[in-house]
Amino acid sequence: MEPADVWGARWDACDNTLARQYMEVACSKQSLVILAADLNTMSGLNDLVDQVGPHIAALKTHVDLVDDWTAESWAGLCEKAKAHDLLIFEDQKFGDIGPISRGQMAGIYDIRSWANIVTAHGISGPDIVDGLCAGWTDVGREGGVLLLAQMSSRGNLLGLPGYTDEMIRAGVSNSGVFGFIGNGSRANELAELRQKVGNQKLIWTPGVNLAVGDGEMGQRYGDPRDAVLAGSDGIIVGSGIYKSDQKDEVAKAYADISWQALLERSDI
Ligand code: S5P
Repeated sequence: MEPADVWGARWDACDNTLARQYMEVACSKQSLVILAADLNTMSGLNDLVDQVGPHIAALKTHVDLVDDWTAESWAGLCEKAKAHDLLIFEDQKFGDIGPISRGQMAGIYDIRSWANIVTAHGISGPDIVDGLCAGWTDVGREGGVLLLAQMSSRGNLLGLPGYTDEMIRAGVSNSGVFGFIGNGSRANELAELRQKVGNQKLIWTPGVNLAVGDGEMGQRYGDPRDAVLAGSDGIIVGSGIYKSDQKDEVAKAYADISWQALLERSDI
């Protein structure tokens, strides 16, 4: 199916190159699953991507979780991700002032050289987006920032009056912003976020699991299908996949659910 038909108004309004790339990959793989690969060994990460690569549309990493990280082994993982057509999304949740954020894109992990997308909080103000984009520019690359507009965890402060609205205002017309993180554990809040964001930006959604309810240490889970129907463009799934004994089958199940929900949504 053509991305323009599947994604509807989102495809037309979201003309950011990376966003379009993601929407195309999602169509070719029939999956809106972003794998949260929260493992702490390189062999675990490589095995996981080998197993579920065909069923996912992007790879989310926490590079600083890995115990046996080396630049060479990480480059190998990134190559593997590319071979599966996956955008690489490093979930640093940056939060510092612009110049420091720019510097943090370099450092030992050199995130600017391999990540296509990074997350950021807007707590320090909107210039963090410029700082992170300058990090990519420093190595002749372009990337996109996902601003945290909501969070999935219990008691988070992003729900305080005005915060989410301010994030949307700061991000919606900024070309460095790839999209927003919206909370999958509360579909009604996600629907509200989508309404406010409009079609110009993608919304990616953690806090989704087939086992709906409370997770570990304050994590909360909502239903992945409800999240997509509420306006999410990507479901971020971690333990729901990597803790399973049948990772490939479970990843495919999440892919099918997300894809069917997207098709239903585009019927409306
Ligand atoms: O609000 C958030 C934002 C993010 S990016 N809540 C989250 O859980 N995340 C990330 O999504 C978190 O860092 C983790 O990598 C993933 C959720 O993992 P799961 O195992 O709970 O599915």
